[in-house]
Amino acid sequence: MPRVALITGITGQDGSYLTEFLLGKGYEVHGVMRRASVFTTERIDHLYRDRHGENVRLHLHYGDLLDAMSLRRILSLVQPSEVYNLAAQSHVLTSFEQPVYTAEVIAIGTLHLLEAVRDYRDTSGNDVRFYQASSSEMYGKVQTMPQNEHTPFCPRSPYACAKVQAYWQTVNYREAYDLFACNGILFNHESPRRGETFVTRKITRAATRIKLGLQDKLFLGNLDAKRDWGFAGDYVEAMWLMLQHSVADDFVVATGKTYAVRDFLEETFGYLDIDPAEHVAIDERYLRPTEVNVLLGDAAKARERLGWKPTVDMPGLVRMMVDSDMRLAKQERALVDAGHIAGQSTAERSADRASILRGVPFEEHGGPGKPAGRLVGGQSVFGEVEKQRVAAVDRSEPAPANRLAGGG
Ligand code: NAP
Ligand code: F7E
Repeated sequence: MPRVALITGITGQDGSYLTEFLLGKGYEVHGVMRRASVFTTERIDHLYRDRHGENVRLHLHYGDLLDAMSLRRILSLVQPSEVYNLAAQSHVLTSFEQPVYTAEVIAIGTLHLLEAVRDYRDTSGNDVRFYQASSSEMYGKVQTMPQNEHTPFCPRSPYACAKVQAYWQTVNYREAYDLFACNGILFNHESPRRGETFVTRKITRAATRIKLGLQDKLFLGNLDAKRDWGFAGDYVEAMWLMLQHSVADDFVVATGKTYAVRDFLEETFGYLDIDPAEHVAIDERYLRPTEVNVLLGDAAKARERLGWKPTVDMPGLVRMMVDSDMRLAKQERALVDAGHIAGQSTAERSADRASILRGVPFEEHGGPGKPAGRLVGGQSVFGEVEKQRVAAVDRSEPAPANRLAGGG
């Protein structure tokens, strides 16, 4: 009998890599996904097989972290031995606009799932192990350099506050109910499947489109923030290793190197041989009311106890993401040249990959946004970024279409 894993957030970046990884290990994988009016399975479509076929090992179930009953029903149906809780409203800037929703999904949603897992274990008698997707964002205003499992949390966003609660709930279920429950404190990890509103993907997507004349400007926020960026494919292995360990524990997962957003930008534009000064501008709307200035992880414990180590460094990550996004940009260029879709001359519209691949004109996905915020064009972008706290009144002008159009 194959081992059975249940993944919440299966349609996300990490969900897709973890699914691939577990299927490769012979698992039967079940995923919880939300019902939406459009398909959201793009990241796992290559893994999905029609359920009428033979040896189908990937199954999807409608559910939601906010719907405790759905989680209980799925657990008793699937009978997993491993549960990976990856679902979240995972965008930090968005969490300032939707703090309550973010806290409900991350903090209360995790509690719903922990309760359901505890009851499932106690009523079925099955052994079950639980993984919680904790985050380096919890370190916030960092108290030590680098950050390890002993570094105190000092969260700086509604997202991080909610993750801190979910972290401690996970620890408490381990201690109170003897549940095999682990926190993976993962530092930023990226990939060609990264959501297009996170800064790395926003940069690689825009740079490749600029290279092919599909876009002219890229609007960003704080270029001085530093992150410890790894590859998502490496990090899902660490999740699995935690649940195979002899004791339930918490682990930092990181590369041990930190770079500024500016470094990632220059690496990307340099790889494509284009000049960022000609294309990149600052839009204050992407500055956060409170910022995490620097993150640098110490993954010694994961290395020593789990035998885990990263395989991709920042320049390698840039090459991987740019090569992948260049393929998308070339497809888009071909469709534009053939007259199938309209040319996208500025960054005002996001490149909707799904619509490109399906040949649907962008116009059918909503009109273009207006130019956003005050721009600091040209060379000045490479000077000190203005760190002024953006007045609430400015931020309360969310213009979601524009925000999305600018890329988050
Ligand atoms: P992601 O791409 O944003 O994926 C999030 C997933 O959660 C999506 O599948 C999303 O479904 C699902 N989801 C959102 N709200 C839900 C709800 N109410 N009920 C059920 N599912 C819901 O995030 P990721 O980068 O893969 O990250 C995975 C997890 O690790 C998240 O918890 C994130 O906070 C955490 N984390 C990420 C990083 C990182 O650098 N990537 C680092 C540390 C921790 P839809 O497709 O329907 O939106
Ligand atoms: O921002 C700066 C921004 O949104 C990174 C999530 O997966 O990792 C992620 O959170 C940095 C920040 O990721 C833009 O201010 C500049 O300092 O890519 P990000 P994040 O906020 O670090 C953690 C570990 C998680 O757990 C989260 O789920 O880049 N930045 N200009 C920008 N960021 C964005 N998004 N857009 C910009 O235009």
